[in-house]
Amino acid sequence: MKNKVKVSLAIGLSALVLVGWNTSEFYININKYAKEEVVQAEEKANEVIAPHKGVNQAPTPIQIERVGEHEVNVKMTAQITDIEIDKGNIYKAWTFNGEAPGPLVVVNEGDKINFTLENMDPSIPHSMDFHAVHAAPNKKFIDVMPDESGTFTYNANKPGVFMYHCGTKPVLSHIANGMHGVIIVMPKNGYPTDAEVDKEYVIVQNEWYKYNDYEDMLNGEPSHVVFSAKALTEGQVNTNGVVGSTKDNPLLAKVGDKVRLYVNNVGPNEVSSFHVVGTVFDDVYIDGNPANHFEGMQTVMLPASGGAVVEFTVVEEGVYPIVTHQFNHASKGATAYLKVTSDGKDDGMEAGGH
Ligand SMILES: [Cu+2]
Repeated sequence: MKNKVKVSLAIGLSALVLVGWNTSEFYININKYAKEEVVQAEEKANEVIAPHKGVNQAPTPIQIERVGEHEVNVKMTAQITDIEIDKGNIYKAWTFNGEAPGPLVVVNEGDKINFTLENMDPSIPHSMDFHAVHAAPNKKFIDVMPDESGTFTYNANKPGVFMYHCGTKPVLSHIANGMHGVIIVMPKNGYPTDAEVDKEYVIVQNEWYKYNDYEDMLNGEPSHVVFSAKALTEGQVNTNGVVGSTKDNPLLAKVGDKVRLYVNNVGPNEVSSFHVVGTVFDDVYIDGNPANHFEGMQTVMLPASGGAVVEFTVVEEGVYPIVTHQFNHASKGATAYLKVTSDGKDDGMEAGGH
């Protein structure tokens, strides 16, 4: 931003010299000019882009329909939807289906996916890059123009907890503005620990930057790093990546439960050091693939886009904070609570610390 101001200033100076102003007029005016430029530049950084002004499209439910034993139709939208990422801080997010992160997609290993993207954005093309599939990106992850739809077919042949995101240029803008989410490909033969698991939840980590400020997304620090809970089954809590959402809506378990979390860090830029305070992970499947089985881990590193399945047993009643152990990020919002009670119901217990 500073450089932009400098460049504008240089152009301004040259223009003033060219039109032949005398020196005193020049110095009086240059101060005024520079000040206005700085104010304008600062205002523009967070300003909603013109075609999105006043646009706030209500969330559209995702459509997932199984049409064969190994074939599923998935229909999603690209749309512009306001999301209050922190109290009083409304972000005009670029989203899938009006959620950021987007809605959870669950398919089975070996499924053929017929995917349709309806682009409701009035002005910008969008696309879909599923990390779960094998496909030529220049054919299957291509832009869908405003007010148009595109359908693409590919197979999900590897099990895991994968990221999806818009792949339209500049990709960083599209992801940082909210176009990310998770697709779980359930393993054909399940996980070796399936029979032990009592509760299952999905947690996603993402970052927010200054709205429409590419420079901040590129070189700045995230203003917020947050968790969201995505409903794995009907009736489960489903939140956006907003500060407090995973504390106000705690995950629940009962004493003795083995809890499984499907986790993914959609970034776009930071890694996550995923940890549940007060437990050690009994079993971990890196990227959610049953072949990548680890035991006894304290913290699981999730690279940007990386996922995992983590499982742990809760032995005492209490509130267990779920964090990224990069505590600058946990402090910016990336904390969730798991409440463990004698009957698995929320008893209103307050959390301490963290
Ligand atoms: Cu996009």
